[in-house]
Amino acid sequence: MTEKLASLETDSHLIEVRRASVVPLASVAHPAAARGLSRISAAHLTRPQPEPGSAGAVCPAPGLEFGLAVARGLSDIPRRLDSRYLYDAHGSQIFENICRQPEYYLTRTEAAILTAAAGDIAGRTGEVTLIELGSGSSIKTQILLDAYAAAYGSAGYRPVDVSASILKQAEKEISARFPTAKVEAINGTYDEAFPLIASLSPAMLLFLGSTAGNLDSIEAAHFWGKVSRSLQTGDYCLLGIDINEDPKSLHDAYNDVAGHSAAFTRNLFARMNRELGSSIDTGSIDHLARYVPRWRRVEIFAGFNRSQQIDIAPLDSSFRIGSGEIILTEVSRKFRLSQMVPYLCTFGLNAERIYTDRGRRFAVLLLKKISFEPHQKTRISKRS
Ligand code: AVI
Repeated sequence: MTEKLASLETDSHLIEVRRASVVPLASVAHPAAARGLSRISAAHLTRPQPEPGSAGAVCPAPGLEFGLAVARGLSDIPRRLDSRYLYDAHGSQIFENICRQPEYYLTRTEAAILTAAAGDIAGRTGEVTLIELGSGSSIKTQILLDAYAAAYGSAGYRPVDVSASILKQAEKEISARFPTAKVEAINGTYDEAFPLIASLSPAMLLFLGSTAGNLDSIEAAHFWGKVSRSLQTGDYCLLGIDINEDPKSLHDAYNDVAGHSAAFTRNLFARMNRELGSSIDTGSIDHLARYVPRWRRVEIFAGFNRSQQIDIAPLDSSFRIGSGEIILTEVSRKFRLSQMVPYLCTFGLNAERIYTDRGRRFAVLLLKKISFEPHQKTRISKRS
């Protein structure tokens, strides 16, 4: 394994950004909620249209969708909840607080890497439209926009988010800072945005903040397949991933002393109270986050220290959670470059450059879409 990694580093031009300084974060990204920034007017907001006859053509009431997801998760054995629902307006704000905590090294380390590498990245990709899945607040993207504006005079930027208000809200900040940037927000889900991406080539898709770690292996395979199909040969993807292996710092990052991580977990249940008519006592829910080295992932649970009922009013149903029960709310996978680089290659995404920090806790991969045939079906000829 060590040998493999060493040769990978030479072959893939791994650049260690030794002097990556820590940038102050005025605001931070919330990737999973796909928030945007920049010069956006109502006319600039693209709302992808569902295909006729597709599931997207019917839009269920938001409470119903959340309620169904909760009911599905609470019926699972073991019980688990979909981590997407952590990010309502309250949850997004709490996540921003998490990103500012001293223990949560991911955001500032990635920002430092980008600061050191942005010029190099802009030089390699040439002039491209930057499309950001889950742009969050602006800081990390602004680092890239700065570099592209310096290199090419202006930059095209397409943030993707489900929330029109968040996209519009970001308008002021970016338009003040990048008056020449051409910004058009895509108001929709990642899935809705994928079909639009092909028409934006030459492009670079940004997937930062180690949001890839919140996808399980099946979701990840679907996601990378869609990325690969959306990009044209020669397009790029900039991926930020957590490569930390140190159990203590991983434990601390998901158990900050100020309690924002705990508030983030509890908010999922507070959201049920707000949107599903539940009356859960969130004060008696513990935040339990542990790093499991064997699976290279942080697992986050809500621990019920007394028996409670979760009502889901839109479905007219309820679930009893026993005292001492735990419910999985999130998984945050950590990556090994020696596995991730070949994995991405199977989707035609070739690691052109890998930028890391001195402590090797985070990596930013510049991936280039190469021309390739996805797995051919093998024909087995029968012998008579
Ligand atoms: C959004 N995502 C990359 C965060 C992570 O580190 O997995 C979500 C998070 N959950 C708790 N703390 C941070």
